[in-house]
Amino acid sequence: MANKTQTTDRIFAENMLPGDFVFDEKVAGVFEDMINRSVPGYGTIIAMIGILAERYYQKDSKIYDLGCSLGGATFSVFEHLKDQLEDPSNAQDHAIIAIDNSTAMLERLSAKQQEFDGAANCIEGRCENIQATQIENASVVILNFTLQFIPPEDRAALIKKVFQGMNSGGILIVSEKIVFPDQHLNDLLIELYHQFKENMGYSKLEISQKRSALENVLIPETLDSHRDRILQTGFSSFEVWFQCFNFASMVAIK
Ligand code: GEK
Repeated sequence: MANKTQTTDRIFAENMLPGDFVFDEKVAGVFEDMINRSVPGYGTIIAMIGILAERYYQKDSKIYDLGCSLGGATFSVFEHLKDQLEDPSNAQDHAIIAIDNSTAMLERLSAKQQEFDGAANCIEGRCENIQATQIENASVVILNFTLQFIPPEDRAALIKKVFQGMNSGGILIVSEKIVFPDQHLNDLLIELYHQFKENMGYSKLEISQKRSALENVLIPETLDSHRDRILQTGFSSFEVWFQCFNFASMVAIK
């Protein structure tokens, strides 16, 4: 059984051989610290996802957290909707479906769920590839910093599948690292982001080694690409509701 204690992220602190970033046991064990110190506004985004879910959740429908990691968004939604979701009259036994293909992440999500002593049974953790997941009767779908890890050529098919599994009036929340078409501003926002990471206690070596490790794994796109793909899929509305440097969170309504 994995040690479920969360520790400080020192993964890229020492000189290391180049290699692609993977969501393994080592990363899962420091993930909370890593994401809070690496994504500006992460705490705000997580808190607001709870508020958005509360507003858009439709009775007896499902909520999907795709690429849930430790369940940051899942538990935020749960806190806002637990009275409705745990109510015996709810037609869905598992109204929140939290999916990740990293066993190490899912084990920790289950451990946290068990801390609720049976009061969080509405959450179903699933270890699977979100590209293979079936989406149905969904009023809230969350892709919180996950789409960026899906091969770019597969992203339109994933968004289409999500759209087809959603109910009319439902909300899709997509948070992503983004790039900007203006090279000067792109460089500036990346520099400011690296300054943010230094302020959060990461060294220049950690920042550059993590950047190299993510290069082939996390492929960011422009906001226009996200908007075009989402609207072309058929969503009726799209807007960016949060942005800090090169990180943004978007909403789309079906
Ligand atoms: C949060 N949403 O804290 N299928 C399933 N999971 C995947 C796939 C895939 N094909 N590809 C990547 N993942 C979370 C944070 S982290 C973001 C999301 C980050 C999973 C991967 O295992 C990891 O747990 C997650 O997507 C991305 O709100 O680390 O920047």
